[in-house]
Amino acid sequence: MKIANKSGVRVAPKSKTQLSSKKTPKSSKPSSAKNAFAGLSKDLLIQMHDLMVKSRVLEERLIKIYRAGESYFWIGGPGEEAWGVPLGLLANVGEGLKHDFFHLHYRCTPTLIALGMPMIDSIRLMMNRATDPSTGGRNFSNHYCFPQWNVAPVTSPIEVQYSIACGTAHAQKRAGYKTLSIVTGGDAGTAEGDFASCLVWASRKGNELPLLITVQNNKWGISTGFEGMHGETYIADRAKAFNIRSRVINGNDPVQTYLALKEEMEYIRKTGKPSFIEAQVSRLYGHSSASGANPVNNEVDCVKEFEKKLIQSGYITQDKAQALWDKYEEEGVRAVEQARSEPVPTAESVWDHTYANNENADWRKF
Ligand SMILES: Cc1ncc(C[n+]2csc(CCOP(=O)(O)OP(=O)(O)O)c2C)c(N)n1
Ligand SMILES: [Mg+2]
Repeated sequence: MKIANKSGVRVAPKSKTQLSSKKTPKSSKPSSAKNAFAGLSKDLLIQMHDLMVKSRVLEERLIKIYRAGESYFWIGGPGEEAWGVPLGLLANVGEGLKHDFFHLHYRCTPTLIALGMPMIDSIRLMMNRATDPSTGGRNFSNHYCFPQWNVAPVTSPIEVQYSIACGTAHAQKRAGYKTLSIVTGGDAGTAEGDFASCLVWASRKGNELPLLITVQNNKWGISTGFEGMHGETYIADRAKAFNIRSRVINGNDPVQTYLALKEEMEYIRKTGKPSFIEAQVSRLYGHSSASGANPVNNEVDCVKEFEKKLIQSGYITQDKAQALWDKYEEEGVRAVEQARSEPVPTAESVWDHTYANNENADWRKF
């Protein structure tokens, strides 16, 4: 099934093949507007903006839910929309080895929104509803799991996803499909052994893995700044020691991100070898609700910046942009009302999905 129309725009969120990378379609806009976006089509730019706004409005709704006392904890992805949306749009999405695998961290809402996750499914997780498709209402916000899109469970221990990702990449290599595994995570977490293990296992000579290794460098690990943690200038430089192709990008720019991801994904599909991207991003509401989840004003807001550029180029009007924010605001409010009416998990279901077929599921019977 095709997922891209001729403008390179995803047309069906659950569809299967890789986004066409060929020609950029002609646009009726003057060349200066096209140049401002490196030739990406207007349809694709508008789609990215739409998904970025949707993701931001959802995250801000999650914070409001926390503040209203309707949830226990928030952690999430405001500031990573320009990175996460292109990532979701460019992947070959589906279930099983013929598709890409995602090993994401807890700031991945923009990617899930680009994959087609409805807002309410994030809200159900946030409000611990039994209807939450990711965890049945038993995990933190943003700890998604969607087998139908090869989205592996987001883990609370940071960075373990880096070594797990080697497993699916290895299986993909053995199966011989031109598919890849994608891993995302934070800068501070790269101090963990799992990150080093990932570099080792991805790059063994003759056994290289089709793995897109990425780090979202927001320059913070909770309250510890980048400078206090790192001797290296760029995290991406560490990949070089393993002969892994690597680059640093401005993850606050969706156009640069889209182009870089497309290039690196094509390289991995073609060669079966890993590639490394360090995306420099913002953290717009601090670490989590544990640090207050208050807006930060001294970091770049990628959604606002991108929107400004689209308005300046005449691709959207101020009114249309505002209507989009309002539409998603409304969707978020309705979703909360719906989730409120849904049940929370019962004690009987506590062992569901813990063991295969619920074998030994009830500890009282041990
Ligand atoms: C193994 C492990 N150690 C410590 C923690 C506590 N912890 C949660 S988030 C976090 C900071 C991670 O920073 P970074 O990797 O830069 O990701 P960011 O939150 O900035 O996106 C820490 C230390 C944890 N969850 N797991
Ligand atoms: Mg960080």
